[in-house]
Amino acid sequence: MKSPTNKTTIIAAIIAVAIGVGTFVALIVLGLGGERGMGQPVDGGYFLQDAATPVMEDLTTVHNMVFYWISGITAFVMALMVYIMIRFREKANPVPSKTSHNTAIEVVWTIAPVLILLFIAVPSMQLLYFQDKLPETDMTIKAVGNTWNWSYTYPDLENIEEIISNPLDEVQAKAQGKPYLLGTDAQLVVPVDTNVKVLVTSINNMHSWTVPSFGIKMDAVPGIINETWFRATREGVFYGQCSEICGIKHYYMPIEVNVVSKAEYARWVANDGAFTSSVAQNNTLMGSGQTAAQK
Ligand SMILES: [Cu+2]
Repeated sequence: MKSPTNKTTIIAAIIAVAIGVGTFVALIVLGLGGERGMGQPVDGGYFLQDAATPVMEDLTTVHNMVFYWISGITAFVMALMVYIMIRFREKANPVPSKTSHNTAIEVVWTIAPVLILLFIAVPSMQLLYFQDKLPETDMTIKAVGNTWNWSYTYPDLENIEEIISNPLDEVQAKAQGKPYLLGTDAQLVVPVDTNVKVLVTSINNMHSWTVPSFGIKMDAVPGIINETWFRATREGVFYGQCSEICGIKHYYMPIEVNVVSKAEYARWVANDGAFTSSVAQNNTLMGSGQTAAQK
């Protein structure tokens, strides 16, 4: 026959493991199973937007990997707490232990976190390097933050005038089937599967050129030219916003990037920066997760 203490230990362990596993599954389902958008947010979405560049694919992978670690640690600590609360409650354990040191446990709880941090550090350093080190780029774009809009120039193309990208008001956005506060009156146009170097700067205060699906968030600082890059692997329109609290119309600095086929881009350039067909202009309905038509 088992003593009551043994029985308590087993029950506490079973409950603790059940709660730990439940916590882990709940965190993973809630944390990684969220609604996501492509190129723009979706209603009720809280997860990262779908990746349209290799950098964002890696960012998502590292984020998910870290999320597994976080969920595991949270679930493990939760299970330990539950176990302690049941197993060592006063009724089941009237005479408390006076243990104050346990060398083996202290070694384990020092080394285990160090190993976990190493597991996380290696892929995140690789990612940082991948984001930061520009590959050989095929074209360059200069993005300038103004008060209050973004303007773009193509330094290599003399026939393309500066694109000044102003937000649409609610009525215009609706009419054009673009998301309000993300849609602009003049989009940045780039070809698909092309390494694009982006030079980011600002006129008079700090902004941040951010496109979630591209995994880009680059500060625009007056007097400094920051550079970043992206390679969009799918066509469509991808939206972003200024992500630096820059002033009164910070919310009013949307970013709209239209990724078109290489042939369409060549036609757009040959046509001095104008689309020859309305289909490409409205690429927005092809690549985005949620379109006006679906709403
Ligand atoms: Cu700004």
